[in-house]
Amino acid sequence: MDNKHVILVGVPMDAGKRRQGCRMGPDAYRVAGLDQALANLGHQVSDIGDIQPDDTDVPEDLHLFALPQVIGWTKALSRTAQNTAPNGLPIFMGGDHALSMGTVAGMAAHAQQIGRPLFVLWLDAHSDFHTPDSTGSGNLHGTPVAYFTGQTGFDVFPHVAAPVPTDRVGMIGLRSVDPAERARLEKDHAMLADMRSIDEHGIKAPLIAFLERVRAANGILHVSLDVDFLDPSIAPAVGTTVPGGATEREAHLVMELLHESGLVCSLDLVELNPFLDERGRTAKLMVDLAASLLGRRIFDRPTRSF
Ligand code: B3U
Ligand code: MN
Ligand code: MN
Repeated sequence: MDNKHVILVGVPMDAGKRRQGCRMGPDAYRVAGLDQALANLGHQVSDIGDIQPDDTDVPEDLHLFALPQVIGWTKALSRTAQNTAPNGLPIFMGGDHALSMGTVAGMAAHAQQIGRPLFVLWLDAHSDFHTPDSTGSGNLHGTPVAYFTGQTGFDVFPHVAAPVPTDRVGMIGLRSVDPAERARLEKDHAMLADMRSIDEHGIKAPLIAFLERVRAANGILHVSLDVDFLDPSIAPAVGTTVPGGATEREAHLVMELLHESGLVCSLDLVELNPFLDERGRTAKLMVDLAASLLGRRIFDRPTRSF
């Protein structure tokens, strides 16, 4: 088995939306035993602690919630991704999904440095493909994919050195996409597997097809796992639940196929709001999914007691 150096990065970020609580995510993952679960698989695990946003002098915006803070986080996270990726596999323990502006921008710069294309797998009920101009809510956790694919409208944000072309983004689990996002997504050819198509054809086929593309391009793959990819009945600890999400079995299968691909270079765990959890069940499920992604075999799944 290939043992990795896994680098846990705490991102206590709550700036991407109005509802607060995701800042407690990193500690919830620690309490749920993420480090030990990965160490038990033979990996070397380092936890570099919680990072903080950079200071910025960008003014507050009337429509975009906590804009200066999101920009400060984006700078700090892009730098952290670039600094950690050469030394191992970073897992960004969020924090809300606006953190992916920084993590993906940083991983894309890293990929450019090693001369391989970065692909992104977005496991989410939402496409998070709004721009600052199209977002109705003003919540920037709905915009990271537009940012790191280099859409217009992000002038006050840090420049993205190596934008990820939209056709290198795969989205699985979609079931809540606003009209402005849909129009842009269809034009730009992201690989989209919504829950309707998963119900009809299963979750394996679109994932394998996407992984084949990554492999054929000699790419590396960043995975961004939003808690609301999962059905709210098994993962209640998220502020934006959308019924009809992935089952526990579908989610584990995705993680096991990702492990077998050997292509994953980095992982975001986002939108866990421990304030909304039931006896830690969502945090524990996310830990178990991360363990499957890092090689835990089916017979080794733990009995879960609450
Ligand atoms: N598309 C909506 C809702 C949303 C996006 N991401 C989450 N919610 N978690 C928006 O506000 O942009
Ligand atoms: Mn999201
Ligand atoms: Mn979501």
